[in-house]
Amino acid sequence: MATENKNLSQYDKTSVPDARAFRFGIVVSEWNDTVTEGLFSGAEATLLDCGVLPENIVRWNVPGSFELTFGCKKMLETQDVDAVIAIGSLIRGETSHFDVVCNAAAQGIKDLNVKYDCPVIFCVLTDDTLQQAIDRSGGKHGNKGTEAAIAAIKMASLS
Ligand code: DLZ
Repeated sequence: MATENKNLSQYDKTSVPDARAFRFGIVVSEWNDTVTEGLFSGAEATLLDCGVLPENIVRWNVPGSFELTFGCKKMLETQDVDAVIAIGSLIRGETSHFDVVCNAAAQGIKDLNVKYDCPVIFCVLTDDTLQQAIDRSGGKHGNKGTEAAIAAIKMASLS
């Protein structure tokens, strides 16, 4: 799972399915917005680079990662999307709150994938420090948003 020695921004466009006909939802948590805006930029740029039309990218914001499940659920129910990307950044504090919200976000998004016939991609960073998050949202370890966009295209093309 470690990305310490891997740059997350590298992808081979020839191995990515044609994305021109797809429509994507992106739900962005406002907590640690330096990080989540970096992830969003990486995801959006990658979708556009792979041929997705700007009008086929729908962005919604939610207050925190805990709210990603509901935001994605509403996106699935009201927008005609082929895949949704859930973007968040959780940074460990001094209490167990971090673990509670991490588990809730992961479980909630997993449940959406089971319930709905549309993939929801987990682009939630769970880091010990802000620097680790910055390094993975457009920093020295690349951008996990890019990886999420490629996953979204690949999953959309399954249906
Ligand atoms: C409360 C809280 C804390 C302490 N830390 C984070 C965090 O690091 N990342 C994040 O996305 N959200 C955090 N939140 C907010 C919760 O996700 C949620 O928005 C609130 O508990 C309200 O339901």
